[in-house]
Amino acid sequence: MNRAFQNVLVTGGAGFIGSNFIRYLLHQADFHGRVINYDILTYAGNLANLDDVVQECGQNGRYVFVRGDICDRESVEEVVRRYDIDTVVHFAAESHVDRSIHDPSAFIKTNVLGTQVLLDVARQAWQGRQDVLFHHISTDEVYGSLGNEGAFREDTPYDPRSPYSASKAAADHLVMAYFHTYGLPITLSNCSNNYGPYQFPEKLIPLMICNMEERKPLPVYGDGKNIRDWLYVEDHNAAVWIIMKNGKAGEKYNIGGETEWENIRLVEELCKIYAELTGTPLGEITNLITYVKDRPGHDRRYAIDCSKLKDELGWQKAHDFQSGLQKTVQWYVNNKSWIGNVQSGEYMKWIETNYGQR
Ligand code: NAD
Ligand code: TDX
Repeated sequence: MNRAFQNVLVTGGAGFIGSNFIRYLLHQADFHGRVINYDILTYAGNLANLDDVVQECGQNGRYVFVRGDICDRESVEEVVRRYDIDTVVHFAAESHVDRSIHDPSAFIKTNVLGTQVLLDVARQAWQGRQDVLFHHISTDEVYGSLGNEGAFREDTPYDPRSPYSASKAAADHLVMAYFHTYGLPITLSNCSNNYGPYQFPEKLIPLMICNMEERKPLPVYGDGKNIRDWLYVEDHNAAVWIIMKNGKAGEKYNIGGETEWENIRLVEELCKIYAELTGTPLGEITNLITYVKDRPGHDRRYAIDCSKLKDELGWQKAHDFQSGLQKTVQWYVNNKSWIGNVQSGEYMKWIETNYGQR
């Protein structure tokens, strides 16, 4: 059965990955539909992330923005009915682990209850149709923490350890439950750490670049030897589009960069790239590196086995880490007004209290 992809509801489309996804999808020659971006615009959602899309497509042509909360059932029903939605790509979430440690409640509400509302509205609107799709965006963090060896596979048992990953795991289970119980056509992807333009400067890579710009300390948690697997955001989004087109309903797919780096090595690499790009003496930047107290329950290592996605659906990443990092540093250096615009609010005060001055 061919999927329709005429009216695609992207939740969380004003955030980091969602805005890059909308840009990516509208540029695909094999996508002819319309994108409805449904986002409540939390601190992490910024419509400036889509200025170029609006310029290219206009508002209310192939691209439409609707401000709304995924937890608000009436509002979700209205948007699904009004725009005759046949596809949901569900990015909307509270996404930052440190915030979930500070206050888990918003994570349970948005990530768990919000996902259930979307699933339920889709199920009722679609009434057993099979040319529709609910694609759920999830994370490798649901699988827990690895030792020195091994990688997460799709059949690795879930073992979430932060309020964030617990809320994402609960959402994943609900998505699977709607497939098994109601036959809702779903696909699900679990991706490793993304990086690239428009990422809110609370996550490791953009935070480090922004602090370099301001010559503020570069806070490294614990011993700096925690390992993450990194993927350029466009490679993630290319994988999502391939899964939407060719993934089997009811299946989950891991997405990863096969690029494992210790945090401290990554920070040192960012210092090098930044110093070279801006013509700053390297020592002036590396001197900013500051070890701070560790994140509670800090997962030690993530690694992804994405052979299912590569072997079954033919996905390959297009960006190597070095060129991706260079592009990313350059983007932040070139977009200081975007940084100033998004970098305000209470959260920064909280993080300074908990992790020291940045
Ligand atoms: P983000 O925090 O940058 O953006 C989240 C977006 O969701 C924001 O635009 C926000 O306004 C919106 N949103 C939040 N609550 C909402 C609500 N109740 N109703 C409507 N919109 C709401 O997040 P991101 O980094 O782009 O992550 C997107 C998705 O990808 C999340 O589901 C996240 O769990 C997942 N993911 C992220 C990464 C990563 O490295 N960033 C890796 C794997 C998976
Ligand atoms: O200031 C910092 N110093 C530091 O050492 C920050 C913000 C992070 N870190 C460490 C913690 C992690 O080991 O860097 C690593 C990466 O941290 P984050 O950027 O906060 O990402 P992480 O916790 O790994 O989670 C991310 O990847 C998976 C996203 O935030 C999630 O949304 C996604 O699901």
